[in-house]
This record gives sequence, C-alpha cells and structure tokens, in this order.
Amino acid sequence: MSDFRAIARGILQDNDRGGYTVPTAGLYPFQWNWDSAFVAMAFAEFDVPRGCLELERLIEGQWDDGMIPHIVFHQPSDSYFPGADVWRTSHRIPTSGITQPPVFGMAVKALHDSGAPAERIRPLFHAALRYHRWWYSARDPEGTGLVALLHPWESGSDNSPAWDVALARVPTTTTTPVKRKDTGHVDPAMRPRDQDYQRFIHLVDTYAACGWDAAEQWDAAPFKVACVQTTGILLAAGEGLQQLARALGEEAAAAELDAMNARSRAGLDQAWSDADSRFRSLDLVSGQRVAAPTQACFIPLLALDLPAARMAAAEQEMRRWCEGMLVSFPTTPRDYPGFEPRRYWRGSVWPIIDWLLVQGLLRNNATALAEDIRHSIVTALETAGFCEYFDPTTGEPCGGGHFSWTAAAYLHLSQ
Ligand code: 9WN
Repeated sequence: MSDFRAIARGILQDNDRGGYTVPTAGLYPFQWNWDSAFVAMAFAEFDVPRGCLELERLIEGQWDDGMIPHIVFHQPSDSYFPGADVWRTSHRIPTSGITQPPVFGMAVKALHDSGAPAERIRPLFHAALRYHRWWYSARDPEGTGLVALLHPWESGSDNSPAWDVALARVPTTTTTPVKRKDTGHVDPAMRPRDQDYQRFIHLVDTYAACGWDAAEQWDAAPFKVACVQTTGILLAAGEGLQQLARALGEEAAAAELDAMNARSRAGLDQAWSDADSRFRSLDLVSGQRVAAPTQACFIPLLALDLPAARMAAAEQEMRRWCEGMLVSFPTTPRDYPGFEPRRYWRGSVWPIIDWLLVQGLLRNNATALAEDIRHSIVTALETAGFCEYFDPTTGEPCGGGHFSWTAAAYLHLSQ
C-alpha cells in the first residue's frame, strides 16, 4: 500500500467515533448524511462490514416518514452551530430536520456489489427505498420529475452561486441567535458570509415552526429549488437500488423504483439547456431556471446516457471551465462574476464532486476528460494533503484538514 493510501485509511480511523465517521474533528463533530455515504463507498473497497456499520449508524437517525437527516447528533458537542437544540426535532436520537444529497442508495449498492451479506443489505435496502419514496412524495408532490430543496444545506453545496437569487428572497431575521462556531475553526474568508447564515437560520426557524411536517414546510418554504444535482444523484442511486431489488427478489420494489426513476429521467431531460450546454435547476418560487453555472449542472451525467450531441457540448463546456486551472474541477467557472475560489462552494474544487463527475464522464465515454480530472485531484491531494477542498487557481488546501470524505475520495480515485 502506498504511503498516501495508508494516510487516507488512518484519517478514517482517526475520525471513527464508534461505527460512524465524523467529517473532521472540531469543525464537524457529528455524523453527516452524504459524508457517511461516501465513506461507506470507500469502505466497500476494503472493509465491507465497517461500511455497512457506517450506514447502519446513519439510519439510526432515519425519520418515520423515510427522511434521512443531514446530521445525526449521536453525542453532544458544543463545537458546532447549529446544534441539536436549534433544530428542535423530536426523533429518538437528536437529528437535524433537513436532508442531504441521497448518495446513500449508491453506497448500499456498492456494499452489496462488494459482497456484503443479504442479512445486512436487506434492511439498508429498505431504508433506502423508504428514503426514495420520501423524496418523491415530500419533495416533488406535483410530479415534475425534479426533486426540490427547501434549504441550501440540503444541496451539500451550501453557499453555491446557484442559490444566490433564491436565497436573497429569504429574510435575514431569526428568532434563534446566530452564534457561529465555524469561523473559529477556519479562516472566515473560506466560509459562507454572515448574511448567508442569517438566512440559513431563518429557514430553520421557519420549518421548526411547522413542527417539521413535510407538507406544511412545502407550503411555508420561502426557498424551494428543484435541483438537477440532487435529482441526478437520486436517479443514480435509484438505478442501483432497482438492480439490487431484483437481486434480492424484491420484484414489487423493483417495479416501484423503475417508475420513480423514469420520472426523474424525464425531469432531467427537460432540464437540459442547448443554449448553455448544461442542465439547469428550477427555482419553484419564481418559476425561473437557475442561471448560475455550477458543478450541479453536470452531475446528471452520473445517471444518464446523454445523446452524442449533448455529451459533446457538455464535455466542451466542462473543458472550458478547466482551462487555466491548476486543479480541476472548479465548482464555478472563473469568468462567472460570483466566482470566489477560496470561499467554500463558490468555485473551489471538492474531491467528492470530482468523484461523481469522473463517474458520470466514464459512463458517457468521455474517458480522456475523466482521466484529466482524476489525475488533477489525486496530484493535488498528494501535494497538499487531505483538506476539505482546494483553491483551483493555486492548489492551496482550504477549509478543514484531516477530512474523511477527502480520504474516501482519494482511496477511490487513486486505485
Ligand atoms: C452544513 C460536512 C458538511 C458537508 C457539506 C458542507 C458542510 C455544513 C456546514 O459540511 O456543510 O451541513 O456547517 O458548513 O457544505 O457538504 O456535508 O462535511
């Protein structure tokens, strides 16, 4: 094993808190939904039982309606804001009240493919099925084919330029005092702005006042964006779950997943823009397509076989974003006015996003670009370490260090 792979495994070990992995000590001291799914996919490649356990610990937080929360607060810690007291949810174990990109189903399928036994996979499969049902019923009640986010944190790309227009409509007033902890852990210039946090917490207050009831939140939400990244991930996970259903002899579930997947495929097909050579999310409050160019616009490649003309256009556009960058893939192109290469999700490079993009490009036979991105991020990690994300213009390591999903991405992409 190379030294770097040993370091990556060591990070996963250090961040283990008893069967689940915190993203990084201090900054993120709890279990996060999509972080754990990526970690479980890495474990699928060398420690299948531990990978199963990661997901089993996550679904201790699954709600009765199927939602898997974005944070499970297994143990108290006061190094993070907003903590369990701010969320005011009523699950058996304290959790947040919103979700995150549904990589979960992809991880269950990966563990199955790596030989996890049916007695561990079946309960995880059913948790994933209930989660997908929740997404379609709670977050696409009108059947458009794209699932919607009610909070930017649900995208996992918190302060992405994709949310600028929709988030600007959200008031900055809060009933909960905003006492940030993140800026005590990392340089504030790398974090979302105070105004973003005011709005993030305004949304938490709004949904807590709905008693976290999904239908009430849908009606009350001042932020509601039908997202191509989330839908692309949901469909990729749904395809894997559908195959898994067949392997497990769950024929009714397979048919149900087939129907859900078809709905997402149709929604994504309509979200393609010939003029922009990318997919575009839909702001459900204004009825406008999201104009800001971000990595989200290419994540659907994960789950679709694009027609040749669309794929050629997407590949050309992705290559354009990479031009002149030291590290790929920037989550916003440099010529966009909202580009800030060090400020969290406003243009920086995230190893797990590269993981998804590489997978999508390979699916669509864009092997050369996939290899360029893979090589670029592996080199950056070997040069600068296992940080949270990178400045694409300089290769500077940014955000938290000793980061779990970065280690997971390295283990996957460096093989
Ligand atoms: C809010 C843990 C999480 C990731 C997200 C990333 C960041 C949290 C925060 O950290 O979000 O969920 O407090 O900034 O944006 O993608 O899951 O690593």
